[in-house]
Amino acid sequence: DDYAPTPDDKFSFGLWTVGWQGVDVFGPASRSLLDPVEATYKLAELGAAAVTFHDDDLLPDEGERAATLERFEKALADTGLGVEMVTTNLFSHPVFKEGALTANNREVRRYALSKVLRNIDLAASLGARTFVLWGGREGAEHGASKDVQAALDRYAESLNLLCGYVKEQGYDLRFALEPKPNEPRGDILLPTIGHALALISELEDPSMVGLNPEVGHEEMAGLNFAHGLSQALWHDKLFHVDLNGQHGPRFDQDLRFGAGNLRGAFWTVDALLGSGTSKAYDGYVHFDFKPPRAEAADGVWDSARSCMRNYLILRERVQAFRADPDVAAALEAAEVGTLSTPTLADGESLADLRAATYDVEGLAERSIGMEALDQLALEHLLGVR
Ligand code: ASC
Ligand code: MN
Ligand code: MN
Ligand code: MN
Repeated sequence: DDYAPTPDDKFSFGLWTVGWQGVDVFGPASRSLLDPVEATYKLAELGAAAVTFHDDDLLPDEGERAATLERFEKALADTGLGVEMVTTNLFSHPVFKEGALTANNREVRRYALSKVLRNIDLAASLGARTFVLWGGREGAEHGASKDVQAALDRYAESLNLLCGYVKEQGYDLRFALEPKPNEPRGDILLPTIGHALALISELEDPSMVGLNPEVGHEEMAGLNFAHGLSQALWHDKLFHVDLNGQHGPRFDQDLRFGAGNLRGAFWTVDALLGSGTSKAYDGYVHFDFKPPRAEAADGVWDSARSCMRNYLILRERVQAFRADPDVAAALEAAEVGTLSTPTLADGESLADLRAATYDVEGLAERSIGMEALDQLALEHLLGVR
């Protein structure tokens, strides 16, 4: 099969994805518990290169921590899989009901930080290079209940402390913030890529903190995910990515990659590959999806397999689009490459620019040819070119 994943594709999965038992707001689990170590073997068999986890996914039970870690490390050794990223569950336990790193209650904030620190040690010991922070409970439902500026102070304080700890320990680890606009909180802090980038620029060492954007989270906010990825790449802040699928602004669907907004998925892969001429992403292609609650075990593995297969199909379609001479001509006609030329030429002054004459009417009437360009993209996506 041409779309068989290989370790070079650097696909990785959260253990919580295939491990999701289908618990939702309206009902209990629809699937039985999946042993995370068994899931690791199965993901290797399907072609993944790495796995990721929250502390609680792998090690929910303190009494079994050492034994589970031993079994997990054996699975990694047996399969050659790596642990590329680790993240902390700061959202499930009711202790985090009003927030974790930005809870109003100071004891909760201190406990949350201690939980992250312990998990950083684990991440480093397993060789992970990225540490994700998703602040699902950092937010509010009520206007006066959260002093947002104080909460941002505490977010920055936590990140500064965590970066200091990683440096002090000499760990080779960077942080990646994962934005989400809402769910489970009514409004979550750092709701989009742009908000998170702005906070990072205020930290003591911004070089240690980047982003882990998720397709569905930006699309819940009605945003263009590929544009968000491109801006993160422009800032050198695309440290990691969570791929999945979403049908526009509604609850977080976490569909398999390729489901939902398919055209968005095409441009997502294009942006990751550098959109022809720009900075590309070279990290792990990480899937954070939820096999729908209606599926049984077979559907869980079908959906995991399809995430990788859809990525490989889309990558082939994107590469064909970018290699097509008709596309090169359409890009030229649309002056896409011209945007890379500085607006003011070397040696020119603003006075020169003001003194020049402009054919305003002629420019207003020029052809821009973007429908033709987009049709070529659509035909590549549909597989007819
Ligand atoms: C994460 C992450 C999410 C959430 C969600 C938990 O670490 O990236 O989007 O947790 O998957 O259900
Ligand atoms: Mn999601
Ligand atoms: Mn995610
Ligand atoms: Mn998620």
